[in-house]
Amino acid sequence: MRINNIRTLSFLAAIVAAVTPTAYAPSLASAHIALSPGVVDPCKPEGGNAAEPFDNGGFESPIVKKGARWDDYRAGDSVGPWKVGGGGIGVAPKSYWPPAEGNQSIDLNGPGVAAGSITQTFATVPCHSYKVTFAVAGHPNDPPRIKTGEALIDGVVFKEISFDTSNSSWNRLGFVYEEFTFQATKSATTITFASTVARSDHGIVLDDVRIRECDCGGAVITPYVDGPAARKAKTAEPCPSVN
Ligand SMILES: [Ca+2]
Repeated sequence: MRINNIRTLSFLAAIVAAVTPTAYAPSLASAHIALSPGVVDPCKPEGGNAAEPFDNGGFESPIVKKGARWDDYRAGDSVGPWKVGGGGIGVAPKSYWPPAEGNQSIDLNGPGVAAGSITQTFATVPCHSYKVTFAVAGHPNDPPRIKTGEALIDGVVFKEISFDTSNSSWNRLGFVYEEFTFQATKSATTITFASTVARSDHGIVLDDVRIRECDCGGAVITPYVDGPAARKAKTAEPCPSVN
């Protein structure tokens, strides 16, 4: 058959497109999950990520008002993408005490003279593992001498936090870095840092929260889903290995 005009060429191209099987094009989200032959990936991403990427882990925004010793935030307030809960939190500039990173850090006990919290929901890929690192210290004033708190993923405690302020000073809080990993189960994950110091405005100081996808390879931490330890995390079988 001699092809002698553009309309005929377009018609033939449409037929070829209709009968050619669509090449398998794994999404970016699942492209590097390594599965054994014949194993069906149990963790398909949910349709798109509704949440924004994790942000403002250093609590650099909003900037503490000019001339203020620090800024208080109460339950329901926003600190960038973070939502404040409990007794509120305080954002301290470096003129108040040196942060671990940048120019600002937060105290998880704020204006309510009670345990406060801060929460952010961000985009994740189901079945992928993430490492959370953060800098922790404590308000140098007693009480209590030992400041406590917890880090939660989707409402489940993944890391209990404790910081002894015996050697802390206003010029050097003595930040230390903590970390934990979690395995995402949804396309959006919520992280919370909460004080467990009651009846005080001197709590855990937090800064430099970072969340990065990790090639953890082995077991990852996932929450209990039943039983009396429902708020505790455990080490569980991993998802398929990540290359
Ligand atoms: Ca900071």
